[in-house]
Amino acid sequence: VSAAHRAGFAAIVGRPNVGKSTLLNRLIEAKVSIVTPKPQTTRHRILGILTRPDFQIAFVDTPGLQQRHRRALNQAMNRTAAASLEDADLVLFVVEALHFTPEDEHVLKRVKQSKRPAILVVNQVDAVRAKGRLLPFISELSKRHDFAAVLPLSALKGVNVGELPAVVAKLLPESPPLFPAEQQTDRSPRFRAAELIREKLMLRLAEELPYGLAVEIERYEAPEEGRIEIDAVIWVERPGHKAIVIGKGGEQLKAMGRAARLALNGALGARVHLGLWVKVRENWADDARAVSAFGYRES
Ligand SMILES: Nc1nc2c(ncn2[C@@H]2O[C@H](COP(=O)(O)OP(=O)(O)OP(=O)(O)O)[C@@H](O)[C@H]2O)c(=O)[nH]1
Ligand SMILES: [Mg+2]
Repeated sequence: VSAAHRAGFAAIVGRPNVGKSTLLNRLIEAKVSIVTPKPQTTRHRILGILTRPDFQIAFVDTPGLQQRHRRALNQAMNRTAAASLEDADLVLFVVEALHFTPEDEHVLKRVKQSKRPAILVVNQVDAVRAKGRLLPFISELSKRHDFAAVLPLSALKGVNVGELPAVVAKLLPESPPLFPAEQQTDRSPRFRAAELIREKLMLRLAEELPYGLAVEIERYEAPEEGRIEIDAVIWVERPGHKAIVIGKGGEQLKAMGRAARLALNGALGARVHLGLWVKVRENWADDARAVSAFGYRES
């Protein structure tokens, strides 16, 4: 007799920058969530769907939960993460090996409050030089909560990630698949385009600029097979930021546009023509209405 089919939602939660999005992409072997070395990269709830004969897991990438969140944008991001946690069947609590901070503590509290089964994922084990410190770190953390499982892994290198789906599946309810087998994400190509553009901007811009960027797709058309035309507006918070994004003689914008176009060609499987415009909306990240208008709202 074969086991019952299982399906459900597994929320990937943790403080900013621990590698949640890297893990999601690795789990489903596709880039559905953007990744940068900077914290607060992910601003939305993003599904990555893994379909196997016996189970289907909808992994839910979430914004890093923050303790301090003065700005409207950060509040919306925190609400999105918290709502994803509450809505999930189980939680993957991701931490960075050997770096458990008060921010992690805060996330663990939320995980406990959710009353969901939780798997402790100790990521970035590839970066640990003193391997002898890993086991004590893991056993110390394991005492902090009744985790359903504990898994050290490297999302970046793909080490041990293959073990995770089966561990997750066992904890999911019996259910038929929730999505068509070929579906990888709940996000549209248009959304992914905006995100890839934001990723290339974040990678090249410094200081506070990455945190005050929003990308809005104004036009997305496929006039012929193999060709996509995209016009996007890059929103910044101050006139000074606009000047930096454009750069001397437009060089900075040109370089970022080139990087974005190459990424889009690959992601969308077409020749992409990309038009970028930079506009200012003063301190939009403090303005709940603007934050919502840019698509950053609860869940
Ligand atoms: N060495 C190493 N680096 C990793 C690993 N996983 C992720 N990273 C790096 O950590 C940085 C942050 O990765 P993200 O996946 O964007 O982290 P996140 O938790 O989604 O971050 P937010 O969306 O900002 O909350 C990137 O530079 C990744 O390449 C890992 O297993 N090992
Ligand atoms: Mg992320």
